[in-house]
Amino acid sequence: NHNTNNPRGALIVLEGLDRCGKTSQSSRLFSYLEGLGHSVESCRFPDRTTSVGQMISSYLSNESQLDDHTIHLLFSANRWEKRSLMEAKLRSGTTLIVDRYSYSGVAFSSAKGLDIEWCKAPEIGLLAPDLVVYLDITPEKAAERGGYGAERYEKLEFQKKVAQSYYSLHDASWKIIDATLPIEDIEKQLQEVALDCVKKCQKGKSISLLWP
Ligand code: FDM
Repeated sequence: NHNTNNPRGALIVLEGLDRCGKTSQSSRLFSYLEGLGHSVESCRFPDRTTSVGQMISSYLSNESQLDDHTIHLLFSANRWEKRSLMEAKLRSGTTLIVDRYSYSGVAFSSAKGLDIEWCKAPEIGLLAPDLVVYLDITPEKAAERGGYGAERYEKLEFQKKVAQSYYSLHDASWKIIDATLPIEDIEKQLQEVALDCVKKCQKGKSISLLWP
């Protein structure tokens, strides 16, 4: 066990469909926590900067084709390659705001028809988030937001399946925020739940592993 006098950071994960507003909310939350004087960093999955991440990126932009199982395992490997760095940061007191995590991994792959337990298996042993925030929007509403880009999964029919997968994956610990509220209202709700989580981690809540 590590030094308990040194408060650890929190692992905060934002999830949701494409165009739910995750990315802008994660940067707002970053500024908020930083402004309060917390040590905080943000990151996203997939992390396209690594060599695994580059394979994922070329798959997503339809430049390469991969079997559904193969790409699933690459997304997982992309989290595993960041695991020890993430743990070190948390233990050194840095809070991490993460845009997509294992829940995206399971939701998107099981939306293709892969078995959910098979999808969850490679995530076992990754760091469990201290907080999962789901920015809730219907696929139809999300699609109205200026339309999707050209990436592989950015299609209404597929997003509907992803929404169902997220729904069967979520549990009572998730904070679900209505992503159709005004940006500032979402920001406020997020600040409240995130700050509460950061405080719990500072007070000694221990790090746990997937799937808790
Ligand atoms: N995605 C993301 C997955 O299918 N599995 C995963 O494990 C992760 C992290 O990749 F459509 C999907 C979700 C999204 C796409 O994500 C790229 P960003 O947030 O648009 O970069």
